[in-house]
Amino acid sequence: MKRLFKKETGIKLALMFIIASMVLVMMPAGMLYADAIGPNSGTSFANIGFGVTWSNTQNAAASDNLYATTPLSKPTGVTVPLSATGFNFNIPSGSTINGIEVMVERSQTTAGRYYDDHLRLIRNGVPSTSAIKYGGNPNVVGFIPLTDATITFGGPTDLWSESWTVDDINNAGFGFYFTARTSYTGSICKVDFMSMTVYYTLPSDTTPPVIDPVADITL
Ligand SMILES: [Ca+2]
Repeated sequence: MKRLFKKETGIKLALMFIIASMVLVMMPAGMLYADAIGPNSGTSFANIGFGVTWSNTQNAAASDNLYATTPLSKPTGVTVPLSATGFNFNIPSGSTINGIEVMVERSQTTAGRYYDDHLRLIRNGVPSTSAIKYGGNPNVVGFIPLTDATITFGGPTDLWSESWTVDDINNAGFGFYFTARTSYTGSICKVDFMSMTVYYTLPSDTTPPVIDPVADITL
């Protein structure tokens, strides 16, 4: 009798384990596998276009108080885009891209001159035509500060008005560029660090788990 009771209990436990496993497998993938990579650092930096360019662009690879800088005598207007690519994302094949977030740590040497102008995502080495965000009116959102501060664009569910594949994100030519604008000369804009985080969902695993109740449950 005692032996029978133990066996029934063991069978019940095995059934509960199987049902619990099935529920986990059937849950929406996003509940189980939402993930993110970043913030990653860029490895390749460049001035995109002509005009007054940024010096020491490679200094935007780390938050270390070494800067990519504009010249003090830069004419007024928008800077040449400072691009960062080579973020070394390695998102698994078949994943769904949910959001893209970029961060720029920057400052300037004279108050109230430079402000964030716009940023564009770069796909396979080519700046996107529509994936663009603007820094906003500096009289409302503020000018670039005198001490390093990081501004964030995009987020976990923001695809910047476009769709992105895993190959787009993992591509060495994926990244973004940053521009600043000034109405006055006499300030140096300094970019310390450009980084990115990508949010994604792993593909659903439709393969049932291998369960051996006899092996897993001691009767
Ligand atoms: Ca730096």
